Amino acid sequence: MKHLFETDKEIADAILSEAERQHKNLELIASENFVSPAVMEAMGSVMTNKYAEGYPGKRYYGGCEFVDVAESLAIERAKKLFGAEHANVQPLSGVPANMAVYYAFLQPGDKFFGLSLSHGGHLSHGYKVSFSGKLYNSFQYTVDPETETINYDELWKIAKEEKPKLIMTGASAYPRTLHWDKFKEICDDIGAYFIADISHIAGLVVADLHPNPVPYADAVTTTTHKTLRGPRGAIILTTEEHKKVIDKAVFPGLQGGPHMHIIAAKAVAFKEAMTDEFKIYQSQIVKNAKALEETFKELGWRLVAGGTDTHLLLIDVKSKGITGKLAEETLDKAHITVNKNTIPFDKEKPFIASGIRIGTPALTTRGMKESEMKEIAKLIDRVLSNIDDEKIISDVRGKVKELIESFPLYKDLRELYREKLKRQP
Ligand code: DSN
Repeated sequence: MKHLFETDKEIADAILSEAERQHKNLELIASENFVSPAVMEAMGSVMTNKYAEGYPGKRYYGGCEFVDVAESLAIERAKKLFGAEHANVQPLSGVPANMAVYYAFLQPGDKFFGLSLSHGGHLSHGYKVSFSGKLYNSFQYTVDPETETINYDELWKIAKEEKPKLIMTGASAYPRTLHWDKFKEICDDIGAYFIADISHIAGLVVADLHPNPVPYADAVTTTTHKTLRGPRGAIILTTEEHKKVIDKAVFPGLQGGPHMHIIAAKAVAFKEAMTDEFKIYQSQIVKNAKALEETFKELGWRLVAGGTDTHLLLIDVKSKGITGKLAEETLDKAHITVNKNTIPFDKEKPFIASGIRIGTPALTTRGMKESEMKEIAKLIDRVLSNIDDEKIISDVRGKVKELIESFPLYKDLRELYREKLKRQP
């Protein structure tokens, strides 16, 4: 941070404060994680300086021999991790990856299916204010009102009637296993492209804790920064058959120069994901989510879809009379970070929401296990059951402080943060 302090103290200070915030809060946002120092070093490297439009061996710029090494390693490792025939590692993030897939397989106005946002889907799966709901004729399927999970027979029936050209599957807030074989059967029957967005569960897929859609799907998209614990970005996995059309959609279709420092960091994260340690980490993520599920149920909270098979759960806070927004804001005061989330058939708008989404990837990276999860569920319950009681909120904040001290994060940056506090008048 020496040079950063000399050049831009305001940004340096903001980074140190963010490191301190990440340390002192219980990070339960299901899509967040803490990358390794090795991933961070690759992100902060000289590869940021290089233009490399094109693909390894076929660039529109000279001097690409070393970025080619990084991108080729990222491609080969991604293929091996997921068992894919081809990987494009250039998408800047999840929405651009999904955009590239639509661009490859659809024409504007074509009909496609995506899971509704309030039922666990994503903005880029056809939500009306997203490009995906404006450029294309998007049809939003929902979960079953009873089970709050996907009813594959019902989906098949609707797909036969509506005849979409593509079905986007996968979710951002769906706590149960997704059955790719059933989606594949539906897509084959109606002649639709089958796309899976595994952004949330990619790490679980690598560790065989969730079925892998790669053998079934025409293309699979995933961000690299959630359970996969890599840099902020995305990749597209596809078949030899679709390789050309996907690569052309990413570049030159939608993107220019790839972010080579991020691609290098993706390669590092993929190497880390090949280790036994990573598989143990993923299995702890799931055990931790189960421990939260059990404790919340014991404490009388209603969980969407009855619980979880994955890294996340959705709590219906409206069932106890509070909104997701209020729950998120009050937990934040106790240094517990979650996000408000709509739940199936929600009557509230996404900005208010009736639920909160809770995920275990980040705290599992810090080394927390089932016993800490049980304690955290009880702390969350105390805050939400005493939403106006500042004394209880302050008491819980104290308990969070005690808990996190055994699981330190970014020690060096935090020491700098303390020096900064001393320097302040
Ligand atoms: N915003 C991400 C999430 O929180 O799930 C999805 O893009």
